Amino acid sequence: MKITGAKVFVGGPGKNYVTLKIYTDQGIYGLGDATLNNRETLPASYLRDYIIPNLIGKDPRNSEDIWQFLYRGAYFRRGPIAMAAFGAVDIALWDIKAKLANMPLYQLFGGKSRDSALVYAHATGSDLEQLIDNITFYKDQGYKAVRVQCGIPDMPTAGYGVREDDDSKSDFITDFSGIKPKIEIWDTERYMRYMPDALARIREHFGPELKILHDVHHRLTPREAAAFAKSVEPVSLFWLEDPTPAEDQNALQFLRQHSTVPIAIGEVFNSIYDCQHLIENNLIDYIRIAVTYAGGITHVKRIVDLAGLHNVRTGFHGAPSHSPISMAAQAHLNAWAPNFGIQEYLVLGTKECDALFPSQHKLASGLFYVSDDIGLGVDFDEKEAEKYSYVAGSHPVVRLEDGTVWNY
Ligand code: KDG
Ligand code: MG
Repeated sequence: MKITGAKVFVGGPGKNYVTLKIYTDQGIYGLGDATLNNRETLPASYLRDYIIPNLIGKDPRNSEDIWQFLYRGAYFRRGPIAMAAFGAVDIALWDIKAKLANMPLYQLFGGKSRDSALVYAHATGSDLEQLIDNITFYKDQGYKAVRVQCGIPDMPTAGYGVREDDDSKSDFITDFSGIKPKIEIWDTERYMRYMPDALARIREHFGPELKILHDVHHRLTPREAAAFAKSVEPVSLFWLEDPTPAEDQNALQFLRQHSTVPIAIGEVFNSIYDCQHLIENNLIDYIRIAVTYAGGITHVKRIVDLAGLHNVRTGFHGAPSHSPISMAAQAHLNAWAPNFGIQEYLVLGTKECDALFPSQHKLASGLFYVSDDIGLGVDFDEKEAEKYSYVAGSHPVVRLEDGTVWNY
């Protein structure tokens, strides 16, 4: 069996999805996702210029050897651009492998460990009242877990995942349009003064059953993060996400010594080596890696197994920037993983998105049901894809009030 060609498509409804399609001499094709939010043209060109010419003629069943060839062969290892490109190839090869086996992908990992996977949505409000309304909106749809982000009184801009318009009834989608980043202004003191009380009021309003998650979006220093985690302990959060930027991983020891709040980190990681210290030293409870830019299924499965050794559970990243292809790959891993925790699920469930990526995967009452169709169980409509092209975008940049650049 041989790979005969591959094509990269960039574009989609409201997002620049980077979709890879690998063709074989047996008529079977595989689909991969290399969407690197707001840097989408880079993995696309890595794929077109360096990877695809090297794939032609290779046996697609040898996904491990192809992964090693790409990773070790690049010489300069890791990094989100390369790992997103390798990941797309890897997802597509697993899709081909499962199609050849005539099985849904999760069967190749060891079958299903659960009937459905717990997911969480994003609730946001420019103030607490609006946030409580938005949480109610998700609870009424059967969601058992919600990430809650609240505007802070007198904070110059909302930021860190709070919508700036007042359409609180739809999922959080930050406006990344335009190549020049929007500037957000952050004030740690106002946040630390307001948010613990807001979280306590949310807990009081919704009672003990609702799983409440909160994302600090890398904004605190280790000491501030430890103080914040201590102060929100009575709320019984499901997790506190990205309390500090994870470059300084030892800093989390300080937080751990002061609080038992479950910690989730890793949505910006792209390699097992980014996770190793945090997992092996029990500094986190959930690993937030994504198959999209962490080398695909082959690499992420290794991370899941390492995490399992240390009681760390999965909480894969699932912001709307991931296409339904990598979300399907994660759904198959979620169906299998013995140490599954939760899945963030914010794919644009619009008519246009479903037309571009038809599938039978289902979300109902806050649970994700993986489809039993063979392979990834997602297709890609090339005709639909002709409607879309690349639109430039950029993540916001954060500054403190005195102008100092801070972490987005
Ligand atoms: O590209 C950045 C987004 O994916 C990120 O801001 C979303 O923090 C995020 C989350 O938890 O989904
Ligand atoms: Mg996050």
